[in-house]
Amino acid sequence: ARGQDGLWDADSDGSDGGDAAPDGYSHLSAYERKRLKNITENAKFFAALKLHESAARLEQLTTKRRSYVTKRAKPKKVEDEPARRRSRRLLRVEPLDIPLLETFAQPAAEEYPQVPVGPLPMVPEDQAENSKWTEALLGTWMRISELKAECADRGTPDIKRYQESLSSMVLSEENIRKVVKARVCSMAIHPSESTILVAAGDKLGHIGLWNVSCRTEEGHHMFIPHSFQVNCMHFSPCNPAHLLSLSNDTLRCGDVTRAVFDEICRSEESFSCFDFLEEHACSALVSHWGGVVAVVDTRTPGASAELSADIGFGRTRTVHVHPVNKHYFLAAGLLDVCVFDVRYLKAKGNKPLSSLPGHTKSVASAYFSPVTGSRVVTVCADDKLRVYDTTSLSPTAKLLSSIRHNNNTGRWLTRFRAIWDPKQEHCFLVGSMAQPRQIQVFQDTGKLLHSFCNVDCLASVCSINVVHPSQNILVGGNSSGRLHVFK
Ligand SMILES: *[C@@H]1O[C@H](CO)[C@@H](O)[C@H](O)[C@H]1NC(C)=O
Ligand SMILES: *[C@@H]1O[C@H](CO)[C@@H](O)[C@H](O)[C@H]1NC(C)=O
Ligand SMILES: *[C@@H]1O[C@H](CO)[C@@H](O)[C@H](O)[C@H]1NC(C)=O
Ligand SMILES: *[C@@H]1O[C@H](CO)[C@@H](O)[C@H](O)[C@H]1NC(C)=O
Ligand SMILES: CC(=O)N[C@H]1CO[C@H](CO)[C@@H](O)[C@@H]1O
Repeated sequence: ARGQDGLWDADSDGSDGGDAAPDGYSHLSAYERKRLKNITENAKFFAALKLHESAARLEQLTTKRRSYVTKRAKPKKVEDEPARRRSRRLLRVEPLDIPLLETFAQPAAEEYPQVPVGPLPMVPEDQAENSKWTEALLGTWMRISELKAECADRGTPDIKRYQESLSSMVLSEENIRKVVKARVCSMAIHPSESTILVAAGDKLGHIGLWNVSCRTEEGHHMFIPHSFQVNCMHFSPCNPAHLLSLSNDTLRCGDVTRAVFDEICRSEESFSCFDFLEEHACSALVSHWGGVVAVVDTRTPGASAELSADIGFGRTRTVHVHPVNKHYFLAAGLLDVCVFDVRYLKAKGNKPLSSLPGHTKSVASAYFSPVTGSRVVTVCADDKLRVYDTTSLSPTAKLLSSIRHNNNTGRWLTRFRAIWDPKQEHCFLVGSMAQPRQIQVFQDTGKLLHSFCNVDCLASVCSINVVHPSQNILVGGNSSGRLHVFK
């Protein structure tokens, strides 16, 4: 149970037991899995023929292929299916923050889809009814990815003006949408300045895409490219037509121009997080829950890592590459937060360049500040947000500020991650347990700059947040798959 031994999340991701609202999703029968496998074989065949290559084929693809993961129509015999997970926990434990209706409306069925190995067609779950709209959504994604985003004036430290811009951002009813079925575990926002496109990954391996600029129901669609919770997602910084997503077993690249979710890397040991190593995003650093980090080349086929390194961590939860010196990366685990140099990684006996000490319980996230990397913010289960000075990367980084922050998200909510505003070198955002529900913005000095709230529209905790790289747009995701856009 929670917090008894100090390592309150010793068993898994800590937030992992929570299955807030598996509304409507049920597992696949043996027949459907077989069908799914067949469809994937077909997809591989098409991929081999390079039929996906041109954008013009998109229409053909999205209209001809039926949804490849179907809902189960009626219960069938389940002998050959994996054992049920967590249903007992669901029965025993009351959620803290979740309306009963949302949580218990559906029986605790098998939660995880069985997604096949290899490339998958980019066909949404509800495709049969909505193919025209899917096509429009994917078309929008493709179109906005062709425009090069201008390099914005980043990191302007004019806090007053920044604070004013935060105050001008509001949440309204039409900018709230349920985009995935279960708890949001990761999010990414497309860099386009004309259209707001958000991707959200949930507990069940689903990825929802939402064109926020589109007012109707057709603006969002859900895909099922993973069998486990989507821990981490990024649009590729050099080609936003690629959406990379990582779950326990795979790192995939959703390529909208080919309408395929490719598989970049697969592992028996569970993946926890990834980041891009270079400007051109060809190689990525992937971390495992078991502690190991690995370097993956996204171009080589073959689903294995190029290098696997033991960094001496019992658990690695997040990795983050330095924004300027791309060979430095930050890893955060149980109590350890350290900076390593990827150039000197070896299989065993790796020593950190710099340690960020002081964490007394498990660390949920650690990220470099976006422009210079001279700050790191961490979230820890000891109820503190900490900011470190990493300007010189000395063996022991200096603690600059430590902020009390209730982290008691429990098992029903995703743990908080404090993220820097990509437009502000010195400010970061984090979800909060405070009432009224809010998303907070802090300066690295520890000063609370702003709280995003809306008593009418925001009634739940947003654990996962994402900020647009150049616009004043913030998206917060809650534990039933709803996204809230402040703009
Ligand atoms: C993902 O991996 C972690 C660590 O191995 C494990 O604790 C967790 O249960 C896994 N999640 C699922 C859904 O299997
Ligand atoms: C899968 O493909 C095989 C051969 O093409 C076919 O016989 C079988 O009926 C298919 N199974 C399903 C469930 O579609
Ligand atoms: C998520 O947000 C929506 C809309 O704000 C709300 O209706 C729902 O109850 C929230 N879910 C949870 C689990 O709090
Ligand atoms: C997405 O929004 C833009 C508005 O910027 C609109 O032009 C486009 O048609 C929308 N796409 C879909 C699929 O709704
Ligand atoms: C200091 C403190 O109370 N920290 C809490 C942070 O959240 C975890 C998990 O929800 C609790 O177990 C800790 O007690």
